Amino acid sequence: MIEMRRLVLLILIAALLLGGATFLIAHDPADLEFVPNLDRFALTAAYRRGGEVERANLEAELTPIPGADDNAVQLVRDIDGDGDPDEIHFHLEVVEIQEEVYPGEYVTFWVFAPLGTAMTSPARLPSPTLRVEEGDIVEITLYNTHYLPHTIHLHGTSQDNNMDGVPHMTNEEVQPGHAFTYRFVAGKPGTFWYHCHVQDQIHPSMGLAGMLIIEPNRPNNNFAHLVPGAGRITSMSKATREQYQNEYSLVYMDIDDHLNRIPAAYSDPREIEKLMHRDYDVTQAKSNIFLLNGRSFPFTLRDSPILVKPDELTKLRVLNIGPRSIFLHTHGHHPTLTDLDGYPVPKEAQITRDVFDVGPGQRADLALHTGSDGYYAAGPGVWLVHDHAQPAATNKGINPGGDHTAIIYDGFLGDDGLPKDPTGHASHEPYFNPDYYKGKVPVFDPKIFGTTLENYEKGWPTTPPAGGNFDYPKREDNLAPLPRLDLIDA
Ligand SMILES: [Cu+2]
Repeated sequence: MIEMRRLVLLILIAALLLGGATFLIAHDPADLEFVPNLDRFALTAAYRRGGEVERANLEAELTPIPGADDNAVQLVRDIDGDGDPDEIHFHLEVVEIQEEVYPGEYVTFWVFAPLGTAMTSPARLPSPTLRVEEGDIVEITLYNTHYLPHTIHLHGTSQDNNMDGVPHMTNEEVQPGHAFTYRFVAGKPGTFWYHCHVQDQIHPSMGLAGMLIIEPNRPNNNFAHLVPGAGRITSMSKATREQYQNEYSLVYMDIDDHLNRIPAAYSDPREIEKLMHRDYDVTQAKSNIFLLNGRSFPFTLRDSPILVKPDELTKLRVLNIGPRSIFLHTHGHHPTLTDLDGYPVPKEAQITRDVFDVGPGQRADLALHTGSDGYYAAGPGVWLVHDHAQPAATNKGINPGGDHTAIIYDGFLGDDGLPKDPTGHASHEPYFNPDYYKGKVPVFDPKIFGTTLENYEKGWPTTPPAGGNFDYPKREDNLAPLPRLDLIDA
């Protein structure tokens, strides 16, 4: 009789295990049975104990992401009973999106996105910033809802070899329609990142990459675990708040949009696969669009301003996803390098500079001092922040563009969400005109030549230049615009 019971029990366990295996290879996220979220009432004690900031952070942690499935981020357990969750499950899918990166320029990307609902997706570029606490048990389930295989590689963190996400070394590719869960225990705190490692000369550059932050462990350390895209981190962790007043994730990525045009211009996945991985040659590529947090100037000013007050310390977490080094220059300010690739720089080696070079894949954490001490900071105003490599100052060769943003002091932001110029001279209006980036608007006011806009191009001599015609790198103007998703009637 006892043997019989044992047999029944074994059959039951086997059935449960098989059920679990189905979970891993399920196609449709809607079919999945989610484990319940951490009982939210367990956190009310922390809410009652906390001050205004703690309460705001707890709300940020518990607020669902607009457009995402309620279970896209699961706070599973508070293992050590210290008032914050220590087991976090992220549920990400792969979404093809089209972004207007600067006025008139629509570019196709692939991104990891929080699991959407049946009708909506919070997908955007870059892939979301993921935040966990030191010691957390972290699971990231990748639902491959895309037409090509992908993986997730956790860059810079410590995980088991079979969780490294490299298809030809340790992991199978996650095939279209399948899912895989990457598990790791968050090790030392720092700024890391994650990206697809399938065809890694192509896929991260298509947008399959985002920042991963491991926060130092503190009791009641509540914060938003997933920040869509990147930019201002409003729910700062306890340890960051001990030292800093503001925090930003700055994700730099430059692209050659000839690559991004392929999935937008063709419709058969076989053709797209062949053109992107066999015809397109990354060794011949040259970047022509320069992105900060998924946008180029002037949208960067609107979407990724660095907002400060005098005599503050702001933490800038810089990640470079692109194929070449960036040379980040902060006008009027000399930040200090505190961490490289997620590891602290020893105090005596923490250099203070005005141009920081950050290579492909690297992270640099900077401490930005504000104020008027004339050493770290030259006073309030609107101070340009940009990659000092000249091409990065443009949108396909037209300046101003690229990853330009600004340190904007309190009182210098206009009602339109753009920085004010105290002299009243500057206006960003011309740069919100798509014609400007098509090269159809004169750089300077034709008045300086004693002419008008109408007569600007009339009456030039048509004789060849002295010494005869010559060649130089020219703007590409023979490409027709791609079909715009926002204009297609679904
Ligand atoms: Cu991929």
